[in-house]
Amino acid sequence: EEKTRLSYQQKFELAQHSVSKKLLETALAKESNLIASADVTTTQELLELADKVGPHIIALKTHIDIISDFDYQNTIIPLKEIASRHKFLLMEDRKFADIGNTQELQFTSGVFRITDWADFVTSQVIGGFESLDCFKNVGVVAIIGMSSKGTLTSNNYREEALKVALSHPNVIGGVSQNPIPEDILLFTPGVNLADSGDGKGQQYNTPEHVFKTLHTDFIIVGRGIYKSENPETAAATYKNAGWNAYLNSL
Ligand code: 5BU
Repeated sequence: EEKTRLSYQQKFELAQHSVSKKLLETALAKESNLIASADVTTTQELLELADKVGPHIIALKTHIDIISDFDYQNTIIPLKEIASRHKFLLMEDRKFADIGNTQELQFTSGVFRITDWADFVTSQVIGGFESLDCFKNVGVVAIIGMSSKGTLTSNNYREEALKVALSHPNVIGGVSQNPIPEDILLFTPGVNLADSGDGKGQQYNTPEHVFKTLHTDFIIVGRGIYKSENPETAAATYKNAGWNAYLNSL
């Protein structure tokens, strides 16, 4: 007997955090559950990709520390403009993993000043409940389980990580390859329509699979989009595949 899931509309009505509301509202308005991962290494590539895929995504996920020519004025200011024009959120995949005080410094200082532009960030919960207190003005997506072969996120680890995530008011969701309680949003990377792996430990599933078996909320697609010959049509393809898979899972 297959269990049904809550719809985005139902989750929107239940959501407590402003960033969860914004994400769900955007998903409903754009009929998309797609987050594009912009794992490119120059400002020009980042901005071009953001502009091309912008109409199809609800958020752009960055690893801002891989941008070789990062410059707040030339990288972040135009990125924010593109995000507001196409109405998507900015998700910085920083995966914080330290004590609260250090995470606070990494979040607010340095050249990236993540606190000034990211709508939400990823964080490990390995530092415990209080390590997440510093992310007051953004949503936190907690890393519960990883997609790579041999990951140490065992059943027991995930169970303990979930306890932290579910109890912390800054947490809006979790990244996982397993189902999680519907109280928080589920983000699933390791999604690709063409490949089953990358030869470096990454493991891929299809949108259909992750909606059906995990009842995920949002799919995260990197190389399937930015490495494709035409990132704009690839984004449209993943958007439609994700939305249809969601509808089929209701
Ligand atoms: P890909 O090109 O679609 O494989 O990129 C996946 C992205 O998601 C990449 O930026 C990773 O850092 C990120 N990711 C992941 O692949 N698997 C995980 O478990 C986590 C993050 Br957590």
